[in-house]
Amino acid sequence: MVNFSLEGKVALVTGASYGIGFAIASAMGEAGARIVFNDRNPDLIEKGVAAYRELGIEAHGYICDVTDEPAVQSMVAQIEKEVGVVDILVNNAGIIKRIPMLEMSAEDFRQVIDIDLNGPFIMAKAVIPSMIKKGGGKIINICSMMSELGRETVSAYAAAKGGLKMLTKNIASEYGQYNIQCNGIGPGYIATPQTAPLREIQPDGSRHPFDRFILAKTPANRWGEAADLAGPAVFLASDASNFVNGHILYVDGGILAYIGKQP
Ligand code: NAP
Ligand code: GCO
Repeated sequence: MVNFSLEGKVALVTGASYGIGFAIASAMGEAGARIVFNDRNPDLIEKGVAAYRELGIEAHGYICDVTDEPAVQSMVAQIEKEVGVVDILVNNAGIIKRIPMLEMSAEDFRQVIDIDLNGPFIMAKAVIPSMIKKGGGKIINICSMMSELGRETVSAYAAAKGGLKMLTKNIASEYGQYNIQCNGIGPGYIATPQTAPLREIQPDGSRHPFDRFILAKTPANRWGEAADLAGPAVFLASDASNFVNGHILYVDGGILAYIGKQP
């Protein structure tokens, strides 16, 4: 029988107090995993633990910035002591800065690359040694449409997410021999705080132009919900995907397949 269960596994989802990370971690908890998450902000850890508890999930929250390698190393050591070896890592934490490239400072560019690309590298480096000792593991990197496409104002984010796609393939290549599968999930346009500015109702009560644009580009004719990512994430975290490696699974309602509805 195909095994989608995560019973007995420890899943660490970064930046999972809310949004996509919370939805993915909740689904992994429902599939039997013990849930661990981190965030930079202590208040969010508290709110996150309470939100998981409301779903019947006793999650373990840790305050940690994914770009701080010593802090990440010490958090993973603490998790291994307090919860267990990390079997599943979801690199979800990420930011976006929507600034036209010529107006973007090098500092802003570096900050996006640091969190969205260096962070997943630092996190993967911290968990892989114990995965090897344990005989295997799963790493899921949350990529993006911008791992494949560009658009105005998201140069740093697209560079980071394009890099994250290749980091995914490289981890798969370098550590597949240790029964570690590293794959990506490429969400389409999902209704979360990160995309709220793109969906704001206009002063005249009409939809945001970008909102209308995305609906015309999406065969499903809707924005995705964080919950749409839960099943693909559980699949990639489970034994059902043990021969899937280096793959980016786009969960986008068909955007990447579609030229877009004629205006
Ligand atoms: P979100 O609502 O902005 O949540 C991002 C989470 O990451 C927050 O909990 C945030 O916590 C945390 N975070 C940010 N920087 C961090 C750091 N340095 N260390 C630890 N935690 C940090 O974003 P989302 O929409 O859920 O997106 C989650 C992931 O999916 C991101 O990687 C994003 O790029 C990707 N994605 C989103 C969409 C979409 O349409 N929403 C589509 C494709 C891909 P703080 O509150 O402390 O910042
Ligand atoms: C944007 C959006 C996108 C989504 C997502 C699409 O400004 O274009 O924020 O980047 O967040 O990454 O997959």
